[in-house]
Amino acid sequence: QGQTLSEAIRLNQLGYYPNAAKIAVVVGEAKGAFQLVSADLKTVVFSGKLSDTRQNAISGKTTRTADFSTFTKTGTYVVLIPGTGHSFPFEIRPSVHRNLAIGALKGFYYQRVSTDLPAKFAGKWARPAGHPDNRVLIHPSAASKDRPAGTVIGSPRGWYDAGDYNKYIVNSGITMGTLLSLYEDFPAYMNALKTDIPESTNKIPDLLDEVLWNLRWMLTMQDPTDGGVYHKLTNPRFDGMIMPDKAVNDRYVVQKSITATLDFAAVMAQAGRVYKAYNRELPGLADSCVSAATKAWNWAKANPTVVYNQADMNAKFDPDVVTGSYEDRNASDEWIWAAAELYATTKDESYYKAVNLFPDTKTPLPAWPQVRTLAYYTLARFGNDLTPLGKKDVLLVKQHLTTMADSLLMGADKQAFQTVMGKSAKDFIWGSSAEAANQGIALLQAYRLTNSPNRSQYLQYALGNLDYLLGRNAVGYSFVTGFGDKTPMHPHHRPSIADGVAEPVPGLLSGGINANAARQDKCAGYISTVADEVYIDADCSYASNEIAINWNAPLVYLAFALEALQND
Ligand code: 9MR
Repeated sequence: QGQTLSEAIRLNQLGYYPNAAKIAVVVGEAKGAFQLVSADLKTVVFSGKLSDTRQNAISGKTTRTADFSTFTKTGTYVVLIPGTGHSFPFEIRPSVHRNLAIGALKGFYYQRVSTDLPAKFAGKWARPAGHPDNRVLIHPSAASKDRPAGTVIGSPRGWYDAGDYNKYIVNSGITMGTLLSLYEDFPAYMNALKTDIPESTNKIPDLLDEVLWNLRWMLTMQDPTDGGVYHKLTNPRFDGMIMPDKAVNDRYVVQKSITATLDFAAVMAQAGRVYKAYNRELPGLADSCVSAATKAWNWAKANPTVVYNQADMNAKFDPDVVTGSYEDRNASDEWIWAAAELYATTKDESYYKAVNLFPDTKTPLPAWPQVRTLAYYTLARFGNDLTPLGKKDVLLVKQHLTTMADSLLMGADKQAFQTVMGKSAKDFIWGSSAEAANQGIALLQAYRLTNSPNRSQYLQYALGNLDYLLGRNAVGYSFVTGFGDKTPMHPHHRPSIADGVAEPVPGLLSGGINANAARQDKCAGYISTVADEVYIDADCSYASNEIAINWNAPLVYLAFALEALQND
């Protein structure tokens, strides 16, 4: 029995850094000894004892851990529990997550709109260009004097948002903020990185080349007359399960919104900072970004109450639009994020004075409707380079990051899978995989930016959440397509469904466990109703098995950041 695979043993299916914590979790009644064995099952290299019983606070199931942190020798191994079986094979080695990080960044390349993906870069997932978006219609809700309904504009490029083919500014906002922050936080590592995209031979770092594909699209979403930004570019209804080039329905830009415009302002201000160093390769781009950000800010000041309400819009205008709404009635956090980015870039204090950072009772985890903490990351990042007005708040901002990280840590050592993720059933929302990745980022920001005595734990538990994403969780999946042994084969992702290739497009993060998924997508076949077990690898499950750019971005951040920090 010890010779058979046991999926009760949950671990990071890619592996572990030699000098980091190395923990596997066994679900069920196994107890006693465990071994670390070479992948051919012939040589025992380490023996240990399973921990005392731990109860999963959500399901009540019994778990124990196998801790082999002290074993540091490079190689490929399995965890074997006599009487239970052995785990999937995994590696112990330096840079064990580097290919994953590159693959997750490449996931954005596969999401590119308006371009062929040739086999040279896309392998068996090569496909013809979809959605040129060079003839996009102004929806009646977006009509203005200069651009009446039906006006044709060009709005090419960008990334497909998710498993669908639409492009949404709000969700692009946090996605771009996360990727640009990765660049600002780890410039040396990201400058040296070469992946395999068409632009890899130019002088711009690959990460910034990829981000540029979406940045150029975002710039087209601003009405040049008044600076307002259209909420999304979409067809009225979701496409069928067809390839991008077969999806040729009319596309519209719909009404401008306060959240889209402020998120746009934040991204453009940050891009203005980041691309300034590439003025020779991209003449004028950085300045255009800052000026677009300023114009967007001014529109926001003049239109603070223009929220996006799809039902209201549909009551007034045709055609009705029923695609993703990214509705958010509270723009106070978007104001703070835009203000912080504009202030950090321009040093103009009027932006900072326009919002109130404090008092703030909590520091919420970033997510598409909640971007305030992204402002904190930026203010803390620039700390001493800010003007005195902002500098005086940096200590408090950093304290908030520490408090946030400490509250994430609290009780993680008692959690069944030894992760920050999943301490509470509340973590298992739509896109919970991104929750895990964003928790990891929050811990890493506190690790980088504060002097907390808990710093080493921040790093350890950030890595723990990557372990979660790669298999140490209640369903035993590695949630990244193509990375790990048990990974999603049927994500809700139109190209993966329609391309006739057995394997899904690689490097995409499934939204993952979602306590309410069965009710939301009504897909048949969910096998559990326990909050941390509601997940199904079926393409009908858009609530638990879709992929999305705002989920991939924090994975890209977390994986690259941990690679860059692996020797800390
Ligand atoms: O990520 C979004 C999630 O927070 C919402 O609960 C859900 C339902 O409104 O929508 C998710 O976003 C989807 C978007 O609306 C359309 N493209 C696919 C996105 C991921 O499922």
